[in-house]
Amino acid sequence: RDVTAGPGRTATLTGRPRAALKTSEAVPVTADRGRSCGTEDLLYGGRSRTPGAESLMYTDDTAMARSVVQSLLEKPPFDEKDLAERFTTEYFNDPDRGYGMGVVHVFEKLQSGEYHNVFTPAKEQFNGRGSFGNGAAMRVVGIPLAFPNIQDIIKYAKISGELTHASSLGYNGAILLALAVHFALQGNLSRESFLEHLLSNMQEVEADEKSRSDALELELGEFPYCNRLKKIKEFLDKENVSRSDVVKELGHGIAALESVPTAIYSFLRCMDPVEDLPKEMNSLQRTVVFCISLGGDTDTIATMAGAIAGAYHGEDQVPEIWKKNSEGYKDAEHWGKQLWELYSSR
Ligand code: 8NA
Ligand code: MG
Ligand code: MG
Ligand code: MG
Repeated sequence: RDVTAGPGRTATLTGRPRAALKTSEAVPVTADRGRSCGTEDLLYGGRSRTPGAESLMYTDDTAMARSVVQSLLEKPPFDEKDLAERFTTEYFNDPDRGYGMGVVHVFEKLQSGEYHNVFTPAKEQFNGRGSFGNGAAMRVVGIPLAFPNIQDIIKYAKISGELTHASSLGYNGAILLALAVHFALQGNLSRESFLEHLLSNMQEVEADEKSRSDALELELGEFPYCNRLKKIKEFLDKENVSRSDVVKELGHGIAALESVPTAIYSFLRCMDPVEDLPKEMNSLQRTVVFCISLGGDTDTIATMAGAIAGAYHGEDQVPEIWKKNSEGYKDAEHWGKQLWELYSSR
């Protein structure tokens, strides 16, 4: 659980200390409320569960993803003020879903009514550097499900991210995850061309002035997301990369750079059976379980990889027992259909 970082400590896990992101607060990565899930839960829907027992609760990731989806459906094509209001209302109605320690200040400022520009609170985070957490990426899935066009996806993933994550390391993570869902949705891509599509798009995204200067300031070198995509390719070309190497090289932390590439890798790796996971699991189950088995920011990495895997493998791979035991599943089904109508009409 060494993603928990105290002031000045290196929070994550690249194995390259100069390139690691330092977080400023302690973030207990497993402190979400509700019961944690083991592999058995994920296979059978809950250890010693009794009929009628409460469902497994979703965390901040899903709470915010739901706000994005509702806003996309009710205020098309995209309304940043509406989205900011939904995030804030949702947070104050139900604050105990395990939100990041920083993002709460954004909600408080938005709530105060003192900010006319909804992007200003995010810009003030972390002494004006903005958050590089994975919170923009973890909630972005609705955007590639609502827009078929890559330029729209990049534009809206960025704007939706900037409401809370002004560092390009934060919103570029959202762009990358949105693109991964988009290409997964097209189906039938080889792993290689899937990665090539991501790489060529991220090369453009990371070439802009702010992306370059943010990466430089954080001592991450040039094109940090592109470099991780290359690492993913290297890992997929090898057999049996250990979980500890995945964590060391790609990360399992709360920074977007240390979790979005991990989610993408997990999706691609879990297309094939994973040696130590039960054979009866399908690809989507494997993806979610594999991510959780990496430790660290489990809910968010599994959420992001699950979004990609869901887009690729489809609803048929979601086990009935997961549907029955997941809070909010009915909404997800219903809104998924509405998003598909929107996507098809555009
Ligand atoms: P965020 O914007 O608060 O960022 C998360 C954390 O990253 C911050 O609290 C800081 O510690 C650190 N951080 C981000 N940017 C900087 C920066 N520029 N300089 C120094 N430190 C920085 O939250 P988020 O919306 O990005 O969410 C990220 C993760 O936190 C998600 O996994 C989410 O689920 C949540 N989380 C919460 C808990 C919990 O128990 N409260 C546990 C794990 C994860
Ligand atoms: Mg969470
Ligand atoms: Mg959490
Ligand atoms: Mg999390």
